[in-house]
Amino acid sequence: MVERLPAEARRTALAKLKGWSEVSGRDAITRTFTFRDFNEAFGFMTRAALVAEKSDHHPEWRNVYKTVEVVLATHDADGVTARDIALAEAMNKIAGG
Ligand code: HBI
Repeated sequence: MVERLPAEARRTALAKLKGWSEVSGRDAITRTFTFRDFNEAFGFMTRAALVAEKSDHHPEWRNVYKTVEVVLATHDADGVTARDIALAEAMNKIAGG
């Protein structure tokens, strides 16, 4: 069972995650990615989906045209775990930082 990160560890990890912030009122992290167009946005989602499937850790996300709003939390732990930090880092790499 993966454990929730203590608040301090979550804040430290978040400080190194460009563009991500805490969700107010919920133990989760979020970033909205904006791309050049829908094609780029969906290409990002396609690549991120493959990483999510491979790591068995899935985002909560919403796509409107060229934006992708992502929320990450570990449902089994009811909060942010190392798996969320890893997926956020992978998403940043896919999106080009
Ligand atoms: N994704 N974000 C997230 N949180 C989970 O707890 C989770 C998941 N993807 C798959 C998954 N858990 C499975 O391991 C469990 O549903 C069995």
